[in-house]
Amino acid sequence: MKFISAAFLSAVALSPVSAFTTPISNRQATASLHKKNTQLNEAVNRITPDGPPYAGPSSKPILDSVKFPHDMNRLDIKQLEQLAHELRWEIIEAVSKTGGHFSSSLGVTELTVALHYVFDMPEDDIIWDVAHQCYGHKMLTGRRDRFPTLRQLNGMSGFCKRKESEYDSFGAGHSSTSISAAQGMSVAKSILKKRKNNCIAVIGDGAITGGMAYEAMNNAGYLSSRMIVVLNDNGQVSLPTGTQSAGGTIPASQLSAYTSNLLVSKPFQDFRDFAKGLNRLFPENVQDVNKRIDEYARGIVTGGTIFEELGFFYVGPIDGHDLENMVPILEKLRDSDSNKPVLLHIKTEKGYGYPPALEASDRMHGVAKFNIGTGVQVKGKAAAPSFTSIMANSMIDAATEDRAIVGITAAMPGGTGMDIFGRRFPKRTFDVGIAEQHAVTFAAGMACEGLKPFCCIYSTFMQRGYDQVVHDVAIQNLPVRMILDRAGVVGNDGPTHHGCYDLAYMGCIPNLTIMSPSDEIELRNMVQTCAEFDDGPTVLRYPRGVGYGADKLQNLFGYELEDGEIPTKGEYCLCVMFFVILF
Ligand SMILES: Cc1ncc(C[n+]2csc(CCOP(=O)(O)OP(=O)(O)O)c2C)c(N)n1
Repeated sequence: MKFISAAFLSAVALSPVSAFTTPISNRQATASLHKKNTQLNEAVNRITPDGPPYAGPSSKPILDSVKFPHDMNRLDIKQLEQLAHELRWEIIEAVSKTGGHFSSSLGVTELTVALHYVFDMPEDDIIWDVAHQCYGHKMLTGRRDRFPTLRQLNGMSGFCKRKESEYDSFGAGHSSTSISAAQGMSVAKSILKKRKNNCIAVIGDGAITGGMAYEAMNNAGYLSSRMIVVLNDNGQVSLPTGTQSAGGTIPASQLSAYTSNLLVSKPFQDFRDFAKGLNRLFPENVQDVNKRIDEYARGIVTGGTIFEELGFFYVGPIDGHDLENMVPILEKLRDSDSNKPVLLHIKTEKGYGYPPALEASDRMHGVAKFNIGTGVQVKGKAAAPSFTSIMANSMIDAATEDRAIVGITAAMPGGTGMDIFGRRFPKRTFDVGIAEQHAVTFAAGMACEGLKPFCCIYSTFMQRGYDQVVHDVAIQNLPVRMILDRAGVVGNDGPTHHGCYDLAYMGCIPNLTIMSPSDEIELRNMVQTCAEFDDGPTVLRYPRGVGYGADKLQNLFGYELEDGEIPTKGEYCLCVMFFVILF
């Protein structure tokens, strides 16, 4: 392993053929969602204004009465709908004051209400994948008053955290872990003969692109673990959706295309259809008798969905904003004695109920503080360009000279600058979905054939691809360029996202050349070094945030912008470097 010294020191569906249904498009499905919502809004007087200024309800009587999930027991469906409306606006108001993950929680507000109404936490377990959509869950489980401290020092985490609450069944922040965790809990409950065994994993169509989710589903079908996987399908897989290489809009996932096909080819399933199809949760001999009735009742031949092949009982798609339909389906699943794992496919809209989020290209996935009335975020003007954009633009410069350079991102085009690179080189940019392990080995394969892959992944998420770095890249000494953004402490996302381990975990691997710039000039030079160095793998790590900026660089270090320079000339020089910035 070599550390490169910079600044002269810095170390380093099937289309079930249905005679009974007319295929509907996604757009139609969405329009029907809107229509239904408008009708419901009118029915219970929960109207969100059509245009700015947007505003929520002036009081939240039902939410005020629900401190913990059991307080919901006395509510009827109309009151649950009202609760969802109040909860959604409570999330909007809270996040507008602190910033944080935003639109994912809005998209699952009805689901959150339904799950807490039907299941009995903390005896039952709800496991939120990534857990960036858990704000509604936190509000319904005794933490509403802690939202002013969201994502702050000693405040409430932006993700689920076991230490924070007995209602946070499993901690998260990284994706695709929920099905494995739910399965482990389910098996444990059954071995320990616990009174109830309801383990529900809620996973998005982005998070389910992670390989671990398939490993778990494959095993769940085989083990016949009793659990429910709720697939929250909102069509946004990467952040923001898709990359230029896919036309800028198409999610980087074949599975997402597959589930979209399911939506197009099947109308939303309602409770009646579901109840008839329940037959398939019975033992097989009983099933055989009823099979024909079942197929007739469902109006479709369901067999063949990828989930069924994996051994799941597939239910859906259902409208994830329709509580009237979703609640009885969940109740039936809760009350079933079957040990067969269930996949409940729900369709939701990310940012649902808040027009500025629905209109934004990233759906307001993560936001700074914002003005509720307009949706406009309060963002200070950056003093200098970010390290991410400097890396991306330097990569563009290198790639303009060298056609072998390609960029890879694992569902983070916006965060890694691959959106910038992708706009310039759409055919040389690859978004592989939330699949860091695959990204690394995919890059290794490219390097075997003579391409120069820049595999751009956050430091924290590269942990997922560790064996691939060792086994596929380093041992074979393949010239994969591993570009680690967000190295070091990242701030509000907290411990699951800090990039503080990479020097330790990369530093012990043979054949790696590790670089760590102390300012943006060095970053630019190191990108060029990566491009030219073809004798083995390289790692380039740099922090979140902005650099010094041209003026400061010149004043502080006397940099001529075209050259790297020694910061201070003299007889002795002590430079102390930790993470990236040179102090
Ligand atoms: C291992 C890992 N890689 C990348 C991320 C960054 N990330 C956070 S949320 C997200 C998209 C998740 O999409 P989805 O599961 O569909 O949820 P949605 O945001 O659409 O609600 C990504 C890529 C992560 N949390 N974990």
